Amino acid sequence: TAPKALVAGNWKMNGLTSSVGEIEKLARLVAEKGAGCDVLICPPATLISNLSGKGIDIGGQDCHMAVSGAHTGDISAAMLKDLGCNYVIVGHSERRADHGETNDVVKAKALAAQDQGLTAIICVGETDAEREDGSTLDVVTSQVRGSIPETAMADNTVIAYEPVWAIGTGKTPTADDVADVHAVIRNLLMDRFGDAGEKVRIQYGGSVKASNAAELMSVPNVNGALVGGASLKAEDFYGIIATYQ
Ligand code: G2H
Repeated sequence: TAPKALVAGNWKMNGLTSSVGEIEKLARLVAEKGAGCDVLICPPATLISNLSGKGIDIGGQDCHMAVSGAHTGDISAAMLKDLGCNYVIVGHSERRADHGETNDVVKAKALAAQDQGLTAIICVGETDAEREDGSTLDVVTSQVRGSIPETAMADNTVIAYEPVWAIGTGKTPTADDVADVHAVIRNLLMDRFGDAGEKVRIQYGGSVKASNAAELMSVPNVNGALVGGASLKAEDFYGIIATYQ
């Protein structure tokens, strides 16, 4: 049986203290109408304290690979844990692109997260150029293999497949293309974790919204979504969550 889906909102660098109302609205919608999936919001670190304790799980968008130390501006997994987070996104393509994060760096961050008892949402996905030259499956394979720590467990690992060209562009792959990539990722997870690999959630991310969620979430081996733009407003985000009623 498929694992319980995880629908996660990645607010990226959006949100001020006034966004507290949005999480309260989301918690109300989930309480009143229900959710057939796990629900998570990953706000900017500045908002974690304001948004936690409102009935919605909260995660980080990134963490440093060290527990503490001289790393100006960085945040450790221990700090996220301390604020009540239970998840952290690592290796988002914006981190890989803007901060030069390699698979080795992403793996070290995932390890730091898992060492603190957090679940690591490890992001993978091909660029437009890689897709055009037909190397999508090779790129995703090397990212999955290269970014999962040796000590990772099936239950503290989530993979998010986000084709870079689909992020914030309104473009999405076809259901067949998503199915192909997710099947390859599932096989890699089965190689890595044995039977437990079936339990690892594989999210799809990239321009997910309420109007395309039903189709994307029904693709085999899609166990939830990582949502950017459409997670900022509670009603929009709940429209995606409601796919799992
Ligand atoms: C992909 C996604 C969230 P968006 O980055 O991680 O963003 O839904 O805005 O494409």
